[in-house]
Amino acid sequence: MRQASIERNTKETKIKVKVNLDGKGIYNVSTGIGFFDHMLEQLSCHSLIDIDLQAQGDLHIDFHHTVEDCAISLGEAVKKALGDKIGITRFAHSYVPMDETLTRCVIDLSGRAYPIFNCEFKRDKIGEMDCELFREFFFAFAQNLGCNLHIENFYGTNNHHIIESCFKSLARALRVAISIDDRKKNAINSTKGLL
Ligand SMILES: [Mn+2]
Repeated sequence: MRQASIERNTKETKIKVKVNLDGKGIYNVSTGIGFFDHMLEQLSCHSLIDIDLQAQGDLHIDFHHTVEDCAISLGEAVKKALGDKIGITRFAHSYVPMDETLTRCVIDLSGRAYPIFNCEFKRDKIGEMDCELFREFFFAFAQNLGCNLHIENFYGTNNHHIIESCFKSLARALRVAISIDDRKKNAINSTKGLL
């Protein structure tokens, strides 16, 4: 089973995360930020990665440290669970609509970090969560997982739909990218021989 645990303790946050890449999308997420929990639950549900994430952060300051450190821990956990990446499909994309909104996510689990997040919000916050933190999340996740992660929102008016479609499209792309390609299950999916 491709599983990993990460524990990350700083003066700003204390985070424990467990992932099972070959899971069923079972989650147990508690960050203290309601809307962020909702997004991480989407990520688990639609990637089929089981995610157990418990975070205690300095929310009395703001949500920045907690969101960024959860992203770092989650990226590290997925990277660790992928191990040598033998057999993975590696590339994937997904388009996810949510009523009036459409978002695309394209991913390459190349080992190289390159995040692109083309998405605008017309509100400062959704629930209690600052919209500027979504970019921080995707950047830190991509940097710590080591992947090309290009997320682009094409259109949409409802800000809840816009960001939820980003997390769902990441989830759907990740589900394929981490999956084992039966035709190449004993090989690294690269001419370089390393991912
Ligand atoms: Mn929702």
